[in-house]
Amino acid sequence: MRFHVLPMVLLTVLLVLTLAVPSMAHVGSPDVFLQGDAGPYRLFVTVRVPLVIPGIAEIEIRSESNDVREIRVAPMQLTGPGSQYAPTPDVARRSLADPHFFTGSLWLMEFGSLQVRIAANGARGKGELAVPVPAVAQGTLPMQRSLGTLLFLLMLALALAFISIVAAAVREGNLEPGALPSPASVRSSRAAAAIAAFVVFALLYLGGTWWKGDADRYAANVYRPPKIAVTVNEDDRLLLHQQATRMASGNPQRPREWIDFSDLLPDHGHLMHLFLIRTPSMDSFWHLHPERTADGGFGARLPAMPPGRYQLFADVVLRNGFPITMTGQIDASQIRAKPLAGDDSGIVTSPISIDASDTTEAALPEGARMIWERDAKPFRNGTALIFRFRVLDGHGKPAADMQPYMGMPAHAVVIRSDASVFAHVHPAGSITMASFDLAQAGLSDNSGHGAMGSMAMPMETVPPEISFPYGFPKPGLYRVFVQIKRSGQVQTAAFAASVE
Ligand SMILES: [Cu+2]
Repeated sequence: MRFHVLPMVLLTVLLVLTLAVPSMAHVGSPDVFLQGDAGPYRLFVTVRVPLVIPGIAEIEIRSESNDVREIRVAPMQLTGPGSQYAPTPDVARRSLADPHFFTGSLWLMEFGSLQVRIAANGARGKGELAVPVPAVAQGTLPMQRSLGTLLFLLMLALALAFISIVAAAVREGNLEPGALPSPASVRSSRAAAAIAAFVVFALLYLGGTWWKGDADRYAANVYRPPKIAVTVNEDDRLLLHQQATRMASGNPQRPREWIDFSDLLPDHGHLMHLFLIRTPSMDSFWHLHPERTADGGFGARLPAMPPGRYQLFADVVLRNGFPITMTGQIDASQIRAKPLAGDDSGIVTSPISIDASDTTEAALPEGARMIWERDAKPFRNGTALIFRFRVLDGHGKPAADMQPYMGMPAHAVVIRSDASVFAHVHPAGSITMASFDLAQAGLSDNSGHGAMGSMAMPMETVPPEISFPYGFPKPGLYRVFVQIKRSGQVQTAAFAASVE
C-alpha cells in the first residue's frame, strides 16, 4: 500500500483563522519597562505611552543608588535624521517622599519608532540611557459626558446670541435714540434672523461632518497587531505569511503598511521569535525561531505539540527599531514528532485555572525548581515591578550550571488567560534587544553599553537569580513562563499570577 490516506488526514493539520486581539506591539501591553545603566547609575525606567498621539507620555524613573542629583528627559526619533538632534530636555521632578524616584511628562508629537533619552547627573558624574518607545495611536479618547454637555450648551447659546445680534442690528441699527422700530424693520429683522439661523446651523452641520470624518479617519488608523496567515503543510512545517490586509500602522499619515519581511532586524540572533500557546488552558507553550522561506514568508519545523487550539505570537523588529507582534491561531490536530533543535524550546505543564491560587514555585527537570520571590499581596494592575526569580538545583542549592540562553540570562513571556495581553520580556525590560541596541548606539557616550550593552554581556555563567522589570497592564489571570538554560538544556518554568 502506497497511500495511507487516513493517517495522512489525521496527521495533517488544518489551517486556520486569525483572531483580532485589540491593541499593540507586544500585544495589549503598551508601557515600556527597562532596567539599565545611565553611566554609573542603575535605573529602572517606566514609560507610560499615551493612548493617542500627539499625547503625553508619563515617565517614572527609580534610581538604585541615592547619589543621583538630577535627571533630564527628552523624546526624539530612534533612527534617521530626527535621532541626531536632541530637543532641550525637561528636568524630571524628584519625589519629596522618596529621593530615589523621579517623574516627568513628555509630549510625544510623532508616530513611529521613538526614544526617550535620559541623562543622569550626580555624585559619580554624568551618564546617559536611551529607552526605545514605539508610539502609535492605540485608541481614541472619549469626551467626558459632562464636558460634552457643557460644550453643546455653550455652542447653542453662542448660535442663538449670534442670531439675535443680527436681528437686533437690522431692527434697531438705524434707529434714532428713543424712537420705536417701524413694522417694516421688524419684518426685515425677522427675515435676517431666519437667514442668520440658516447660515449658523449650516456651518455647524458642515463643521460636525468635517470633525466626524477626521475622527473616523483617526479611529480607522488605530494600531492593531497585524494578523499573520498560518498554515501547516503535509510535512508538518508551519508556514507564516502576510495577510492580504495590510496592518493599521497607527499613523494617520501613512495609514496602511506592509511589514517588509526582507528588511527586518535580527533580535537576539533571530529574525522572528514565534510563540505558540494552547488556549484557554495555557498548558502547552512553544518558543520557535522560523526562518525566511523562498516565497517571502517564514517557516518552522513543528515539535511534537499536544493537539489543540493554539494562539500564535510572532515577534519581529522593523529596520527602524519598531517592534511588532503579529497574531494568529492554529488548530493543531496531531503533529508528527520532530525533536526540538537549536534555540527552540517548549513545555507541557498543568492547565491554568481561575480557582487556583498564584504559584510561586515551578518544577524544572530533575528535581530542580524555580522560585518566584514575591510577597503575598496580589499584584495591582499598572504598577511597575521588578519580578525576581531564583533557580535551585535538585539538591535545593542555588543552581551553578546556568548559561545564557540566546545571549541573555533568561527570557520571560507574560500572557493573560484570554490571550489579550502578551509580552516578551527580558532582564533588561519589555523592549526588544534590537531596538535597545539601536537606541544606545546614538548616545554620545555609549562606551558603557557596547553592542549588547548592559543587557546581555557575553556571559559564560549566569547567576541563579534573575529579574525582569514589568507591570501587568490590566486585572485578570496571567501565566508567566520563564525560560533559562542549564548545562546546555533550555528549561521552562510556568507560574500563575492573579492581578487586581
Ligand atoms: Cu527573548
